[in-house]
Amino acid sequence: MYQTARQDFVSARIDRRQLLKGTAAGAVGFWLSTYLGQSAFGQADSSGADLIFHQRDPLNAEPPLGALPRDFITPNKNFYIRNHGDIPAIDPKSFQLKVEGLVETPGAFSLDELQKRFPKAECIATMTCAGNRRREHNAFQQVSGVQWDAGAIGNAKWTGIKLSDLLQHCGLKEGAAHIWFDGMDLVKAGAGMTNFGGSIPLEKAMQNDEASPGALLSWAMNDAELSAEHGRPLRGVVPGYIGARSVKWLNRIVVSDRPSPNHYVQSAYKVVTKDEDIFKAEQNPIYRFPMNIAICDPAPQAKVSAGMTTVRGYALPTGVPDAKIREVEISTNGGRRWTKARLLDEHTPFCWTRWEADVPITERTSLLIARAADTTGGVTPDRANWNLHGYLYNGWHSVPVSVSG
Ligand SMILES: Nc1nc2c(c(=O)[nH]1)N[C@H]1C(S)=C(S)[C@@H](COP(=O)(O)O)O[C@H]1N2
Ligand SMILES: [Mo]
Repeated sequence: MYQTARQDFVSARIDRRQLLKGTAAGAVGFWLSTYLGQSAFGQADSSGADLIFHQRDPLNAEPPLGALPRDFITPNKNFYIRNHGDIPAIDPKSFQLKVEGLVETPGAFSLDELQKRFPKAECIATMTCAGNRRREHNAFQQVSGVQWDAGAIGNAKWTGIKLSDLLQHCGLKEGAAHIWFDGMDLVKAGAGMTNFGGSIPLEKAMQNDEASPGALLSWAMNDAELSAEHGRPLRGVVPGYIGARSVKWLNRIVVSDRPSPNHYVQSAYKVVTKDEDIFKAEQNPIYRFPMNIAICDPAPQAKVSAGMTTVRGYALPTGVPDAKIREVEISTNGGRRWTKARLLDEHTPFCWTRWEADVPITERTSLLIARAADTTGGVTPDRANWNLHGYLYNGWHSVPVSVSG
């Protein structure tokens, strides 16, 4: 059965390729016009989509940093996109989510069935890529991968159903310990192709608090149907975990006694300093995100006047339910003196907080530096540990500025 779904999907991809050869109009016009119309690597101007494209194939884009502190909930047009392969063409009419493995009643659900059978759930949660701020790792040693600035993050309201409701409905068998998610996109990994997949521990999956469920199966983002690039028709959303665990184009859930064997669980998304099996085997997959910080405004190299200047940005608490941002501090003199920032957003579990600070700029200021701490003992270190794939950069964030008299 799984095999058949795969074959359907492969032919759907070919159809899309053929369409692409012809004209930009038609079935694929939506995302073509939204994204490919923009310059591939540059920043879109005021008339365009508000994203900076790192890659077009696969699509990887982040908003200009200055856009992020404008809103607590990031508008969809400013929400980063992180894809490992082509966006799969999916027929919403034949789409089904399969549930297999250690369950009493395996099942397959159309989107309509999911929506009718289970209570609707909503939650606000920040999604962030483990590679957010990757390029800052290069200061120690060059890392490969999409060279993200601090914009691979966004905060959205997600609508769907709780994963715990679906699992309860299917009934867990003894031994159940991990929930696997399989996406429908195929990605080159090593010598072959694999689908993108993720995995979360059962305890996380079964959290069912109203405001902060362990995981949602989501079809809408900020009250709009998911767009193709964000996972239409269905994606996982795992508040507090790195974005890679929120699998898009989700069509299979497996309940298992162990983490998923998928490449993106067993090999990628681990903090290692060497690409060797012994290093990978010793490391657990990354699940929760660590806290993070970024100055979004002023932009790097901006001209600022001596005197008081307002600095804005975001701070992300550690990805556990009770973590809140405790303080954010800014230095304009290389870390000798720190000014406390104001936190602008009321705490919402698993969400960033925007902040702003009025700081003194002198002729000698060349760098703005930000750091933060949360209520669970999390801090942003002055520098993050370097690792081969450039994950989890969360050191103090600094932005060079030039001061005009
Ligand atoms: N199927 C699938 N799911 C995926 C990915 C992917 O490439 N394929 N990328 C993951 C990663 S690494 C991140 S950070 C988030 C990004 O979600 P977004 O593109 O909606 O911002 O999706 C995750 N889910
Ligand atoms: Mo990611």
